[in-house]
Amino acid sequence: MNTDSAAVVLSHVDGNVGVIQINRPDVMNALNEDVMIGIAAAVQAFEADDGIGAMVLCGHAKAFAAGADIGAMRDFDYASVLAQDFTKANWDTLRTARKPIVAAVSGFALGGGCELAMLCDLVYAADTAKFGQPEIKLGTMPGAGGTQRLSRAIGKAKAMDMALTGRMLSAREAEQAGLVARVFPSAYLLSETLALAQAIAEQSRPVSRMIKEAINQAYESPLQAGLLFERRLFHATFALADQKEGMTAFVEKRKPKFSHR
Ligand code: CO8
Repeated sequence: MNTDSAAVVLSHVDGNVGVIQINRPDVMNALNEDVMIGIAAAVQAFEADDGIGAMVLCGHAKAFAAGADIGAMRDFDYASVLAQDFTKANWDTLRTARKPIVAAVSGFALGGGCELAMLCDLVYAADTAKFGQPEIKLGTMPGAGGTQRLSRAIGKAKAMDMALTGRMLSAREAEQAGLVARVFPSAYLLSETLALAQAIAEQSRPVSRMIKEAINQAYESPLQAGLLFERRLFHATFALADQKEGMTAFVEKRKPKFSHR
């Protein structure tokens, strides 16, 4: 947990939710290595904490993150980005996290910021949010999943439109296109996202883990293989105490008390 207001990434616990905030408001939360290391460290800490059932990743009112830190990136050279496999380390920590992560996007989510939001399991947005992949305007291209995840989220035509022109999508357009799950007035974004994450955290954790794995599998495998994967996980839920509790609670007309086992 890091609550030192000077840190580039802040984190704290709210109920059963781990909250991670990107904290470089003076530069629109531009992402540099320290930010990515900070986010990955917070995710790892919350992954290891049995009291946490879900995470929220947020920024500030004006920016979730306006992309990679352009000044820091300007002098990178091919040999060094290739050697360090730039955008793999730390980003992969989010990709492989097993607890659900919800992005709360207010203001700009551009370039690496949009890619970071898409790396989360779902995106809630303020009505002020703007999503874009403007790398082409800088003489580069999306490099942390933008061409791949954006195409899958909103389809080829819109992904091409965004990545080839740098055009931004408003929160409403992003919601209609399927990039964003829900849009809220700015003042309610964080409370609504925390409420959602808390609701997820209260469900059976082994089951939410299985659902996350099964939905992600839809992007990795042909339909029949994905359906088999889903069916086997579904079968496995019948080995859980939480399945007995969930169904018994329904029959007894009460709220379930999951033991996460
Ligand atoms: N990097 C560094 N500084 C930034 C960035 C950025 N991405 N975005 C904004 N800033 C800084 C500005 O330079 C400015 O600093 P200063 O006050 O010292 O002049 C401050 O933030 C405020 O910004 P603006 O004055 O520009 O604010 P506006 O409201 O006029 O505009 C915008 C806001 C539209 C967000 C504008 O700042 C902008 O276009 N920013 C750049 C957006 C962009 O091109 N993003 C893509 C970057 S490339 C990328 O993300 C590749 C991803 C690869 C993986 C990432 C690995 C970490």
